[in-house]
Amino acid sequence: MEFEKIKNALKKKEGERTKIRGWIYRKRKSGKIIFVVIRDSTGIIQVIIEKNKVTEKEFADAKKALIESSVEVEGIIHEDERAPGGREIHATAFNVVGFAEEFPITEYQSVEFLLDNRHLWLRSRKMTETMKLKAYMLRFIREWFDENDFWEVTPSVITMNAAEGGATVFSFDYFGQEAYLSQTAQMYLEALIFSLERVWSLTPSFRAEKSRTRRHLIEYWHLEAEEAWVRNEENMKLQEEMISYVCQNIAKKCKEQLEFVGRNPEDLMVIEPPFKRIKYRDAIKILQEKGFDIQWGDDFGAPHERALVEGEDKPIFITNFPVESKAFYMKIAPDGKTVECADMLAPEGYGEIIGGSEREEDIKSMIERLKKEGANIENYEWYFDLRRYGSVPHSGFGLGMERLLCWIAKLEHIRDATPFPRLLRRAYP
Ligand code: NSS
Repeated sequence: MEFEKIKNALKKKEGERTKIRGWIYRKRKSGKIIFVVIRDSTGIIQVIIEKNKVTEKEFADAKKALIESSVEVEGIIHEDERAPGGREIHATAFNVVGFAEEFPITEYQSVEFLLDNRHLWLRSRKMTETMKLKAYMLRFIREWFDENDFWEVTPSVITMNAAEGGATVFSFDYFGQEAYLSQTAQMYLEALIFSLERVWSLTPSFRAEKSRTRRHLIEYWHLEAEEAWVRNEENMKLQEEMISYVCQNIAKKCKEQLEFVGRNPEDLMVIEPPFKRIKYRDAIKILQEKGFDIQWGDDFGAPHERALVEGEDKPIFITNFPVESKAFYMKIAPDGKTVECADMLAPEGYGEIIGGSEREEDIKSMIERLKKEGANIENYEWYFDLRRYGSVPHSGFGLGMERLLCWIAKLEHIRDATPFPRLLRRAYP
C-alpha cells in the first residue's frame, strides 16, 4: 500500500485501510492504549495504538517516542465524532523513523524564545497555515500577471544605486568598489520595459531600518511591476485589479487556512475595484479634522494611516505627495509641488502595502533631486540613458509580500509573515 496524505485519509470510510507518515503532534497514554495525533503538511489525525494489535517492539517504540518523532502508520479508519476531523486510525503497524529528543517548545513561550527556535517553531500549525497562504498569494499574483501580459524577469540584487535613499541602505565592499544590497528592483525593471513593455519581478529587498515596528523587516520579498505607456491613474487601476484578484481567489480557495488564522473570507470577497483615491492634501485635512497635529510636508505614521482607513472595508490610495517627501524618480505633477504617485493603504490599520508612481522623464529634475539626497550622480548615468533613447511615459509599483500577508492573515507582527525574519538585532537562525 502507498502512503497517502492525512487530508485523504480523513475522507475515507469506516473499515477502510490507510497508510500515512508524519510527525507526532500530541500524545497521551491510557493503560494499554496509546493515543497519538500525527501531523503532516495537510492536517492532523488521531491514531490509536493498542498493545496486542501491533508488534511488541512497535508498541514499546510508540511508548517511548516523544512529540515531534517522525513515524509511519498503517491501520484501519474508524469514524469517531470526538476525534479531530471525525476519523481516527486504529494502527496495525507503527514504525518510528526518527526518535525526537525532548522538544524545547512547550505551550507558553516568550517571543524571544520562539525566535531563537524559529527553525522548530515553523512546525506550528499557525506558521504552517500562514506560509500556505503566502504561497497561494504568490500563485494568484503570478496568474494575474500572466493573464495581463506581463513578463516575469530576474533583476540583480547587487547594485550601485540606493534608489530609495542612502539612509536605509546596506553597503558592502564589492572587490574594492562600494555596492549595495538592493532596496528595489525598479530601476532595472525600467530598463527592461523598453523591450518587454510590461515586466514584474519578485526579489528580496533590503532596508536597514533602525526603527522597530510591527511592519518593518530588514529583508522582505518585494513584488514589483513596471509598465510602458502607463500613467499614474492606469497604474492604480492595475494595482486595484491585482489586489482584488488575489483577495477574491484567497477567499474562494483558501477557506481552511483563513478559518485557521481567523480571517472571515467575506472580508476579502468585498475587495473589488475601484478603490477610493484621496489626494495627500485632502488626507492632511481629514487628519487635522480628526485632531492630529499634522502639516503639509509631514510623513504619515501608523496612527495616521489607521485614521485614514477608518470606516473603509477596502484599501484606499493616497496620491500626489509633496515632491520633497518622495523619491527622485517620481514624475512631478503639473502643479509643480506634488508627484504623480500613489500609496495603497490596507484596511483595518494594516498600513501601506504598495508604493507606486509614474516615473520622471526629465533628467535635470532627477539630478537636482538626487543632489539634494547627496547621491553619487555618476552611478545614475545608465539610468538617465533610458530617458535619452526613446523614452516613454511609464509607471510601476512595489508590493511588500509580508505586508499583504499581514493584512490577509490578520497577523499582529510582520515577523510571522516570513519563515526566518531578519529584524533589527536578529539574523539567527
Ligand atoms: O519604498 S517603497 O514604498 N517603494 C519602492 O521601493 C518602489 N521603488 C517600488 C516600485 O515602484 N517598484 O516600497 C514598496 C513596498 C511598500 O509599500 C511596502 O509594502 C514594502 O515595499 N516595504 C517593506 N516591507 C517590509 N519591511 C520593510 N522594511 C519595507 N519597506 C517597504
